[in-house]
Amino acid sequence: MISKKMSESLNKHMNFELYSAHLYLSMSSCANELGLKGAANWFMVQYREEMVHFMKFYTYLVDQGTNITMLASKAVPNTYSSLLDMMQKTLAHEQLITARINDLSEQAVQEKDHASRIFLQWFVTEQIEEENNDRDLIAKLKLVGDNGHGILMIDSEMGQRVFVPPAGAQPAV
Ligand code: OFO
Repeated sequence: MISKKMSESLNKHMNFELYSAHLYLSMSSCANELGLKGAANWFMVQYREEMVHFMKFYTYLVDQGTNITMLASKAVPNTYSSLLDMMQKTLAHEQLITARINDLSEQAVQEKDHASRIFLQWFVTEQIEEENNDRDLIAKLKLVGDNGHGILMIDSEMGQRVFVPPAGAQPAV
């Protein structure tokens, strides 16, 4: 049993995870338009991960007896100047998600809601990896600058990313 306040906060964040999925799906198409097929793959994998995150919140809320609310999703940006621009905006977005997960965890602690605190722990760890991946790519992109060959090498590396569903994940796509 979770409080109404906690379920509302988690429900709101669940919708934010869906926004993240839409954001990365849009970035995938933008990368494709720039001729960066590897980056398009990387963002498509990111989209699928976000759908898993969304479904994790959905399933947790349903298991807690919550009647979930799907909020209207706002339009996502679809114009970027470069792959570096995309990655910098990705990192900024993930830092926002990290702050939101931290706020939710703090709320769970304040409410002595141990089920939600434990549920959120997975996301606390996940955000470290998300931000780290983004920082790595930003560093490499800054190193190569405008060098087309360097960008294509990074694009090729991004093309190697494979979607690996976390253990016990609900199919989301
Ligand atoms: Fe769901 O971690 Fe990114 O947004």
